[in-house]
Amino acid sequence: MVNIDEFLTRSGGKATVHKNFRLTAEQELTEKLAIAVPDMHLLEKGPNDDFLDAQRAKQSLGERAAHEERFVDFLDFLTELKTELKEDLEIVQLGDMYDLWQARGNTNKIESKYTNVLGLMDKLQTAYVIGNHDFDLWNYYKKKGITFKREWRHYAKNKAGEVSVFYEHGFQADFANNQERWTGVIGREITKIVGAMEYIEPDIDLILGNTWDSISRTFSIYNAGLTPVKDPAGFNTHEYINHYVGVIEKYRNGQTDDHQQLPHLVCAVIGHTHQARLVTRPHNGVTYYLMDCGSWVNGGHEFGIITGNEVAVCQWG
Ligand SMILES: [Mn+2]
Repeated sequence: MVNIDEFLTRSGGKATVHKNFRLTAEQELTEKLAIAVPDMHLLEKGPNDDFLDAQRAKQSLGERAAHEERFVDFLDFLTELKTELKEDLEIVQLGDMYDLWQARGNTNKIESKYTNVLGLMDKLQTAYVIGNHDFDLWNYYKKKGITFKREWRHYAKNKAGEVSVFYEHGFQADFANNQERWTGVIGREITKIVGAMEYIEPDIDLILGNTWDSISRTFSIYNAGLTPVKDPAGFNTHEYINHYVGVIEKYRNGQTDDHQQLPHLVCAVIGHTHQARLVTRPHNGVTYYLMDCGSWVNGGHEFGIITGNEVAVCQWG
């Protein structure tokens, strides 16, 4: 297995540990080298395309394209690694790959502008998780009559075959922690969404089909100004880790609605807040881990890495 030091060396100095966000876990977490790619918010390359760094929107498209080139360079490196490691390398995109709440049209316009990026992501056999900004892909898939290809949560096993890590976007914590604050704005629809998120396929199609209208309406309100990216005072680190310790404990005890018991689960990997962090929390004799992998918008260039018992947030370039 490629460990973190080997990964950094192979990158030729392009990948470095972000801040001091690196640790060795008390148990084995993954059997593969796992790379988690956070929020990208791809748009149509207009002035509000956050992937191209909207804060520098006055610059020429050529100058702003440097950010895209950096990302493609990162994907090129992963593609090379994938050729060698094959199934021993796993890529997970953590949601908000598209920014459909700012998009002018459907996904086709975004896809036509980012054929290179999206083609490479597919070639890497990326596992895609759904975020609040690309949640509307559900409608898109439904209209095309094809299956919903994104996951709520993606799970990873360690060498012993035990599920010890899960990946999800992270808006789930946001909803759960801010229900009171948003009561009256969103009301009981939040409860439905949080409830629905405890389910895993195959039921998810049916659940989303029945509650799509309320979910869609809720997310419109949510994304109009209540997300932590626009309102950073609205959330804090403790809320997030406490939420995930709670979720993981439920899985460990088999108390989830999908009747899964995952007694070795200890680590949650998310994006969503655009603020990288790596938090450890001992609780009831177990050490829990939460990694927020940062973002690839407004100049962010971070990603998460887990290999064996090693965990880090890194940056590229
Ligand atoms: Mn998000």
